[in-house]
Amino acid sequence: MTAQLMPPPTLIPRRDRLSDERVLYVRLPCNPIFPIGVVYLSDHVHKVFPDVQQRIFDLGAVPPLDFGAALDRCIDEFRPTLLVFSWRDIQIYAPVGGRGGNPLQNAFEFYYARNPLIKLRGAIGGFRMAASYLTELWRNEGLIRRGLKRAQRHCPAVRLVVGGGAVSVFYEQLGKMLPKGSIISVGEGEALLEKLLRGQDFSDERCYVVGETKPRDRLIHEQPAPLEKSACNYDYIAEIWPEFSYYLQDQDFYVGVQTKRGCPHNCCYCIYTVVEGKQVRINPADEVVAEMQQLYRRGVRNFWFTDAQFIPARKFIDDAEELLQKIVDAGMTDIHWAAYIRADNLTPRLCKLMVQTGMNYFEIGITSGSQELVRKMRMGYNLRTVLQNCRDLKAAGFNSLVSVNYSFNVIDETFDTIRQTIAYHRALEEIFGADKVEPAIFFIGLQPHTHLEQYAFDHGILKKGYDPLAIHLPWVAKKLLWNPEPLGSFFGEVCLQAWQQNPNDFGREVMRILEQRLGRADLEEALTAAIAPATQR
Ligand code: B12
Ligand code: SF4
Repeated sequence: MTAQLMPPPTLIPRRDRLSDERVLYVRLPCNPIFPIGVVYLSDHVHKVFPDVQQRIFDLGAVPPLDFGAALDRCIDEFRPTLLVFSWRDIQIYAPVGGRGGNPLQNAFEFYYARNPLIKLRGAIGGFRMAASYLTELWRNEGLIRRGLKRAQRHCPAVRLVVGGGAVSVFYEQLGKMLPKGSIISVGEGEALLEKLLRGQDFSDERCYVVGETKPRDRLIHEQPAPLEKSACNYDYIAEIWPEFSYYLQDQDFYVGVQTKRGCPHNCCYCIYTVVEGKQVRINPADEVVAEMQQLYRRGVRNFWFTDAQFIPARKFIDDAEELLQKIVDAGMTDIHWAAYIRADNLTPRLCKLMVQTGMNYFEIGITSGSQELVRKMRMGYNLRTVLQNCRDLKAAGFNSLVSVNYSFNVIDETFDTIRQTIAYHRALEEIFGADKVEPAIFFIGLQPHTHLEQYAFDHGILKKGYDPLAIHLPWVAKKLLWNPEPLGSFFGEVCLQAWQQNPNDFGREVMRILEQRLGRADLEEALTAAIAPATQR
């Protein structure tokens, strides 16, 4: 082929017949979370191109020692023409309890402990975590390279596409790790795969090709392609995914179902609203219920609505009510479900439906109990409304555990705002009962492409070009584990004391210590934001 006849790098000739295409979806190793991303992708491709042959291979269900050999076997057997790698998470050592111990405790012991032995313990724990973090990162990179090489033996022209949650967040950094020619995709991948299989130019999709094109400036902020979502066809999924039943064995397992996509809010630390976009797409309630029914018939009773937000704003309350009512009408009365829910968007009717349909886990992600700070973090919450809605939820019969997320010290925290958070927390305890309200204390991990990252640039905390994946380096980790001075050392000390005094009830102990040291504000003070507008940083 002469140079001028070469197709542009993002226009790939498709095979003569689509039935010659063989798409292999490899979900990279991951804690057992249902691989809903590749399930939806393959379902979509099947609906558009019923002749294309597909196979799902989930390394999340394979023992670690067998990863490489199992991947080889699968590739030799299936001989893919398109290799789709899905990478879900990288930041498993986020500042909450994780796989390899408690990363927050390790980090705080290392950074803030005065006792040298405790400092050393933190350093050793941190070192172990850094080592296993790097091992996992390199292992996944190695699996991608190995898969590509193996597939090239059978099909030299095989294309490699890499996407998924981790890739959406770290797409810029992963370009330096992945083989030349890999297509790196941000956000949903349905439209990209369609174009790839049609042999169309895909340069306008949210993606780039390693070594051939560069990610466009603000690529992640581009709006996702519109998509009509219908119920996933699980009969078909069972055909192309022999290990599907692995996820059906454990009765406690939560299977993912998406009911909508996108979040219109701007919370300063959040990347969901960037990855999924600000435009909310509602998946039709009948389709969501039809999908759940298929899983229900296979014995699934626990569902996780994977939406960035189940009720992103008040105008979506009707949609949530419609869905829950249809679940009741479909007779799925013995299920449980969980989701991320903004507690400011509830109505008494919705609360009733939530309880009736078995919502058994509820997280109130307010971050702070100070209205002033909630506003500064651009979260758009009204804490007074949240309290009222919690009362409605309790009145509707909700009696399960409520987890309330507090991330101290995000922006402009002071002793006054801490006192307000304590007052707010005690008010929640009055509603649900102290034993039912669990304060989940964590520190915000700074993520790329968020307002908080911009704030860190503006305040000289981070320099442009820093590597967000370098969390094995203590000086980078310290900045990304967001706990800036002047209050950083104070919180470090309080948390260390809490772990020492009551490690099994860390959150409540932190609240007790804070109240002991600082006292509690008047609730009205917590609910009233200062007149100053949200931080315009
Ligand atoms: C719901 C959710 C959860 C739920 C999952 C419940 C369940 N049973 O499914 C819960 C709360 C349990 C959870 C936990 C965690 N999560 Co989470 N979670 C999410 C969330 C909000 C949605 C994920 C989802 O299922 N979306 C719906 C499905 C359909 O989309 P998808 O899987 O992303 O797949 C689509 C695209 O990614 C793309 N795609 C996927 N693969 C591929 C491959 C190719 C080649 C292409 C082209 C496209 C493509 O197309 C798919 C279909 O449209 C995302 C944030 C977000 N808004 O995306 C974070 C997210 C995935 N989670 C993340 C993390 C880190 C975690 C934790 C590790 C946190 C922690 N430290 O404890 C844990 C543990 C997970 C584990 N493996 O054990 C990160 C991962 C990236 C990273 N930073 O490393 C994300 C992106 C959030 C973030 N802040 O960065 N999570
Ligand atoms: S409401 Fe939730 S999903 Fe939406 S921007 Fe805020 S934290 Fe992110």
